[in-house]
Amino acid sequence: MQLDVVTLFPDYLEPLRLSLVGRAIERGTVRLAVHDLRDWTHDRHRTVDDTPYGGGAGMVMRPEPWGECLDTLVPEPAHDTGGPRLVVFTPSGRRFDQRLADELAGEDRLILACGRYEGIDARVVPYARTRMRVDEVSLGDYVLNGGEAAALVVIEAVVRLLPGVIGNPESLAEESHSAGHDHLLEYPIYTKPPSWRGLDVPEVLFSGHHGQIAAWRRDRALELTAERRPDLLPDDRRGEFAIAAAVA
Ligand code: 6GU
Repeated sequence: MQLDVVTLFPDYLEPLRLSLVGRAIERGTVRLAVHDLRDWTHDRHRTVDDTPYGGGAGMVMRPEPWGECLDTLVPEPAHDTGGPRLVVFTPSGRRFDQRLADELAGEDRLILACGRYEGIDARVVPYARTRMRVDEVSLGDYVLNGGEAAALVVIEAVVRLLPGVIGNPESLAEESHSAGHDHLLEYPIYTKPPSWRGLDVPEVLFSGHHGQIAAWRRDRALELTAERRPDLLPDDRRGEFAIAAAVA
């Protein structure tokens, strides 16, 4: 997978060279290019922002550097799958979740646009849509200073899904929010010792009875999800949860 990140703070993306994503880059599973938006300015001060039309606080990112940058990265319109997909980070975007991570992990090339200040001039996204597929993406309902932290999050969530990046692919299917887990929260997990500071590992986990263990885990996952994140329970699973809660 090819990743192009456009930012005013290229150093912000350096942590991607560490750990699991770093290894994926070294191995060639991921090609990461970080671009400084100021490379597409032409004035002495490398200006990327200006005051908002209509007034108001703060500064707005001017469209020209973004336009030239996107033209350089994607010289020909390419809307087909296989062409790049542009992710523009903005608090008013589609909420990033595991479904979107799974979707993005299937792409050959992602371009990640990190806005700063009060945002990017509103003409940039419509222009980009004339040339490629575009998603405006938000991490959640809170405000960050820019898209860079969001880019780190999205890249980590996507790259770990690429074939060969995680040692044991079974762990991907088992975890919270994964499709293999019906997008429920994960059941509690335990390791040795069996008793620790008066707290015991649930007996069923020593039983060796795979069916019972799977049923227990499923019940705990449903229970936890109903308690903490009822919004994640699909409507057709509410009956199943009622049964799990009654058993508990
Ligand atoms: Cl993607 N950008 C900014 N600036 N703030 C955010 C966000 C993104 N997601 C949540 N808050």
